[in-house]
Amino acid sequence: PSVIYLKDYKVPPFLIDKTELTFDLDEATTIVTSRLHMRRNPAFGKSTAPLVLDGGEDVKLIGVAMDDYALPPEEYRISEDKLIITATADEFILTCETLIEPQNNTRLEGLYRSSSMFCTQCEAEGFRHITYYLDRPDVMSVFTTTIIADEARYPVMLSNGNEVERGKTDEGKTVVVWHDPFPKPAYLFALVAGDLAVKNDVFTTQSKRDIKLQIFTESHNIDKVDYAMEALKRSMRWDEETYGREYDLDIFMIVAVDDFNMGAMENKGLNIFNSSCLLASPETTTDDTYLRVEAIVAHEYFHNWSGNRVTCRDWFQLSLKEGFTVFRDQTFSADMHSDTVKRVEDVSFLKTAQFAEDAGPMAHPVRPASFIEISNFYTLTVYEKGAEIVRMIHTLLGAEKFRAGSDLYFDRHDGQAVTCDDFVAAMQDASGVDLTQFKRWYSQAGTPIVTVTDRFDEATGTYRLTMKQDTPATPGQPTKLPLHIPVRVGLLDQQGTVISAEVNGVRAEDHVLHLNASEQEFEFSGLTSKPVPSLLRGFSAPVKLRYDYSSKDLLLLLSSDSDGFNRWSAAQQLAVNELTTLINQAIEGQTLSIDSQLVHGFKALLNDETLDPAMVALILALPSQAYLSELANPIYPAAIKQARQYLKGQLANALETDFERVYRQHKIQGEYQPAAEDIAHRSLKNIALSYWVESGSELAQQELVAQFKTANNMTDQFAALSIVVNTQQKQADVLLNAFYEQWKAEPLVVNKWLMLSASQEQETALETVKGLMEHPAFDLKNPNKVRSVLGGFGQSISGFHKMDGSGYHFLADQIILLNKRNPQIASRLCTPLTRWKKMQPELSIKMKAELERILAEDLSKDVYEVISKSLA
Ligand code: B3K
Ligand code: ZN
Repeated sequence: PSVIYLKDYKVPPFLIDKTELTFDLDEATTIVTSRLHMRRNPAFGKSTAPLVLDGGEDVKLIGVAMDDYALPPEEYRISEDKLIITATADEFILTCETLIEPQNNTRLEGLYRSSSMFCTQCEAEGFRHITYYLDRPDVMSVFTTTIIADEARYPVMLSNGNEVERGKTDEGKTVVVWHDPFPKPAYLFALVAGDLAVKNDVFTTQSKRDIKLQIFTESHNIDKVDYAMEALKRSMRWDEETYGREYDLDIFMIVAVDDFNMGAMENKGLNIFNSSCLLASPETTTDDTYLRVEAIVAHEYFHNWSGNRVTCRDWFQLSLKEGFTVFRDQTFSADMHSDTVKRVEDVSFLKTAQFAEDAGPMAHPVRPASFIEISNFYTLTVYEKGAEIVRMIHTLLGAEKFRAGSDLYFDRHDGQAVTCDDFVAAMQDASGVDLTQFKRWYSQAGTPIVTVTDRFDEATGTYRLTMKQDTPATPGQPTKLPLHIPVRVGLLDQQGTVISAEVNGVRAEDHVLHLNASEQEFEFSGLTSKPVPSLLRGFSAPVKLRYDYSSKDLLLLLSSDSDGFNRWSAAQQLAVNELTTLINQAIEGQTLSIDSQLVHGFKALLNDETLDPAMVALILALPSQAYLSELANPIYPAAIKQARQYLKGQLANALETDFERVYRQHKIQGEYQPAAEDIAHRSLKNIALSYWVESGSELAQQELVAQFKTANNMTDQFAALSIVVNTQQKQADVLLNAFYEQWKAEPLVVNKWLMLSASQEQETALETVKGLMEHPAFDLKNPNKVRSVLGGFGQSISGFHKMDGSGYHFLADQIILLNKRNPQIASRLCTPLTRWKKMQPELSIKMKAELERILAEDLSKDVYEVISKSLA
């Protein structure tokens, strides 16, 4: 497979002003006719270059004509997946007829079938699986789409824009025509047809235009879209208020489909969602999923400006739309709920998963320089680290100038396909802040390490922080340059009072320091005693911070810092320190034992009623297995598991009565509401219950079973079931079965059941997972089910990390099985194996052997890229 480089970018030789598509829909064979109004691109310069259109091996060409002259076979050729036409005029209409087989499309890219409907997924390069086209985001065209289908089976036929015509063919089929006035790249094209139910609503924009809102699902799911509809309206309002962005078309539609490779897709005016990211009801949906639905609805809606009106010049610029849109959805969720809780969740995720990616063989810059398969670059780096870059710009500019920058960006580039440089230029031009060095964040991979030391000069009352930055080498980037890192810092005195100090003549309680050299000193004056620094407040930059905090300092920050994020961060560091000691004891085969400091810290936390219960719950959750693995080198999975269990057990025993009290205090009476306050109480109550059960209390056990049986919402029921399963209670099997029987008609609940069942810690975990793949509820064609079972299995240390390597062998078998059927899903399943170099030696060689076994197969580009880079 060939490598594509950013440095080779050239403007397209041809443009497509108008795209007219006709779909004669049929499950087995659909005929697509395209009429493309094309001309040579003046920006390309004078040229006689042939016309090269992108296609796929699954597209069969029936005929091609230029200005209604049917081209004979000698006037075009098909080479691999390209259609090449040598002689072309400067302006012409190209007509192309192709045949595709939606029913046999298991890749879920292009046009495919999902349960009883037709749907599409075209980002990044799916459109070429529908017809031959200039399938690149800098070719923007006005689309008119005609859909012909049997009305009895497909009464709903949708595409982008507005419905402009409806009629019948001579054979009695229905014809519907859609027109989208906004020029767009092909990746934003969408088509849906099916027997769907609809929920209607209206949103009145700030300029008083009424927008018709519609959510479509299969009829049995239409009662689960109210929450998404409300979330959509909140998003529309928020984008007007926060970014001054109003919706542009007269209609906005969302469709839920069951088989989908990702979460959702922002097609112009017609978003398509994985049903797991749209449907919600109290009985079937947990709090986490409610929040996820809201965030994804918002994310896709926000793309209408950050992505659709202003799109990407090429796929290397993916973070232009994704990093910015993630930043927008994160801020939206923070505004809807709690700022600090949202920040803690986002940062935990980044530090766990993106840091791991940045330290592995697939590490790449936020704007990659090359790729083999672009689908492999829809990554945590492009999305989450990309959002951190935008957040840092926000920090450097301040809210007002940032808004001026985003206004200028949307204004300057409306209707264009642009680059990350254009985004930064707009921010810079509108604010006057120099972002030249800052731009290195886009091109340099790896997580910077910022090491801080300090000293206090009693005589002058001066406190000095010395900061060093260092970014470890990543594949293809052996040396790194210093970045411009905003480090937000505050100071506390030894009693925990926040103090203000002067930096460069400015006195404040909070300073943003600009670290832009490899080593730099910052001076705080006007102090009377040595302070405790609160560093990197709000996680002001995506770096690893090293400062030698004593436990006493951390306890002080935990109890007193004015920055809520850093209070959590201090608690996490305390727990990490404790767990690191325990992990080392476990590796050495020693008896585990803890220091009582953490117990005291947690006791204080459980007794402080001024704290946000959601924050207490986040702290009690303890650093995850995955985060501890990211920190470790090498990783001893069993030792990490043992250490976490031991610590949890010790805390549970020491604080049993506190956990019982907190559990009872935070029980909520009444109707379920997915509102921040209630979610906070439920999360604290449920984690308290898990500790209380861990203490071995009989009473806790009874409460647990009662909660499972009587809960009026899925959050509480599933929390109870998870506790039963995770504490390896004897009832695990019984309750798992009861749960399945109760919910077998609800596929999204069944997916949660599959995941939990597959994640069990037991000697027979591998047999369990094999059994699940034979279960009637399982379906290899459905990505959600594959993710549930194999994702769940990846969490089972006793199953996946079995010392004989059979867990890895099993996963490799599934990757090979899915490699050609659904390359995107297969490629994502490789992630755990890519971490082989960091595993303990006995496991590392077993992982490597599986990677080599996969590489010997005839691989899709997707899987090939990940496996070959992992072994390089
Ligand atoms: N833009 C889509 C991602 C599509 C990925 C296809 N491989 C979803 C999103 O980020 O909004
Ligand atoms: Zn997105």
